[in-house]
Amino acid sequence: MVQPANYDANSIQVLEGLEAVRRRPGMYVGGTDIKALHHLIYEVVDNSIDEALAGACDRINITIHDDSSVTVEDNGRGIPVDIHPEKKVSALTVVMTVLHAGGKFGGGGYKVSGGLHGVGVSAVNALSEWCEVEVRRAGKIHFQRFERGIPQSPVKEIGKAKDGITGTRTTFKFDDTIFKDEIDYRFDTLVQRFREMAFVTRGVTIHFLDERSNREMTFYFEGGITSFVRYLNRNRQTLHPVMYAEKQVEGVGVEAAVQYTDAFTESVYSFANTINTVDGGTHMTGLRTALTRVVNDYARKSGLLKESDPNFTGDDTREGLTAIVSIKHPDPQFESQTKVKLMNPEVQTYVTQAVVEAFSTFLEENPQAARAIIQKCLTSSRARDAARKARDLVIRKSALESLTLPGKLADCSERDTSKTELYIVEGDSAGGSAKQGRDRHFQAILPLRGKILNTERARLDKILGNNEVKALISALGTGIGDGFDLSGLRYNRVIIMTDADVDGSHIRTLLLTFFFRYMPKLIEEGHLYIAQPPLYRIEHKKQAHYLYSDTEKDAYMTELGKDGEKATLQRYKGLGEMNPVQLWETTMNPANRTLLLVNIEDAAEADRTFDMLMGDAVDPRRKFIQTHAKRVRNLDI
Ligand code: 0RA
Repeated sequence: MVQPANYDANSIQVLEGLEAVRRRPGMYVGGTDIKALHHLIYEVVDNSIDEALAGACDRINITIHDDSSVTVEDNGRGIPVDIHPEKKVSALTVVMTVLHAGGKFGGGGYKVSGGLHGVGVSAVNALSEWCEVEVRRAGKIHFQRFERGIPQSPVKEIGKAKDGITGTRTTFKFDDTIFKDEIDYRFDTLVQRFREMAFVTRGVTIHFLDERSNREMTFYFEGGITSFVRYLNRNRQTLHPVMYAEKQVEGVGVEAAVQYTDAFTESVYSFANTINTVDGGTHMTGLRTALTRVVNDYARKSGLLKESDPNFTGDDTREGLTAIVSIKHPDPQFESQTKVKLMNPEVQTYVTQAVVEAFSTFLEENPQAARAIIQKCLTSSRARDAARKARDLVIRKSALESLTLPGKLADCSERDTSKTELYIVEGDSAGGSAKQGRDRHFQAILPLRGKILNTERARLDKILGNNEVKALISALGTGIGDGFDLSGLRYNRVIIMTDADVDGSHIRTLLLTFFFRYMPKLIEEGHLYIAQPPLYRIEHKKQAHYLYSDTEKDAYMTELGKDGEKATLQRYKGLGEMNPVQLWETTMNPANRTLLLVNIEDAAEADRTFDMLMGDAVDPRRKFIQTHAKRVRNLDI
């Protein structure tokens, strides 16, 4: 390792800090998987977003280069470069090498973000093979290079900045001795995040260029989160114009945008300091409380809800709701480093207050909108009532039916349930291969027809009445919903085996959603898996090789080199193309196969996806399934 020139007490401290990050990346960026890798970029971009929130920056450019190094460039004030009074080195060096240094010094400007990702760019620097920072400030261009976090020289002046031009440009290359297994940035995931950031940081332009594939996107939303709601509803029938609320309460900025549609689904997203709090939190609760309260008040006052009617529940006022709540807090508290849930208790009241005020006024001023919203709530309240009755009936019936095993189940002979496996297989032909190929001693097969998908698009409740799903419930032996009892589980491993194509991933999403909503314990206790069939078969010199990803296939073809011309390559479009022996060898034999264990967060993600998949718009659906299908490959083993 290269040692910095002045190897004094401070430097030792710095080195220890950086070493700690390198030794335990999980503590700082949540691991070394692709999610953590993306986190590196977010961490750097967050700093530029901070400048935008401070009103000092309106443009952020992000570029992924061919070698997977990343440049993030902004036109903010530039990281200060003057000598830090305590540490006696440039402030830039401190920001880049001291954990949590961030913006807590220098201009002293109040830093809105940082609460969550908050580890600072120094963590990114520590996890980078190299990192270069160029700062334009006070008429000069300053530069410093780091390798694995260690400065290669003091900050140098490398030129003059044009008049009045300021900003920061950071380029880093993640260290592939830390982020292993050839992982790389994913365009679609990053695009989604940058779009969100642009929505919740009104007026900032985010330009994203991926030089690896020459794709680029620019985001700028004059309307902020109002534009966000319009975007989410672009393929839906809306009931009224977007309602927007904005208020500063006790130094906390609150913004919300709300629009009801005629759909059954709810799309509500919450942000705290531009970070998407996927687990919600107090801002989300504040929003929901406000909406339910205002709708009930208005419905009572206007007589649309009769005296004999009960109040609308939160569920009733949520159906067809699209909303964003975004708060900016000087000291956000999150549940943990990685779990994204806002905990500040005071925020709930602030949000409720802001939304109650704006939404009541909105309904008063737009009686047509008010009527449409309340009609919608009445409809969902009635539908929910009917669905509840139907579901109770199904649950009671399936409890009885679970005494008899479904006819299509090919059960195993083993009675010790700690050793048994159930394969849920898509389609009858693949089901046939699986039945022949399995080890019938401990492996059971339940073929499902793809049909379960189309019978009912909007309400998952109704798929409970579907024969395929009833068969599944009976085969598992646990019952569902409140009546779920894990001790009845007849198989230790429940394995979803679908084709590696769009329909397959559609069915997988549906099944994951089903398990998530009705049998979450099955997932939490680690009983649910996804099988991984190969994508390719390559025959070379009479030997068959199975490859499970494009990367594996490419690597193998490279290995064969010129000999590759003599090999025959087959791409499997579905499980049905494999004969029983091949299916056993590649996907079912415990000695060779890879199973992906489903964790509850993956299932929650599928659940969020589900509504979109079941919607009426075909285009976004296709697009989503395709990205999602790839993502599933990254579930933890
Ligand atoms: C500390 C203080 C000031 C700005 C910044 C940090 C700053 C950091 C980053 C990171 C990426 N882009 C950035 N832009 C600015 C305020 C300095 C002042 O008051 O002039």
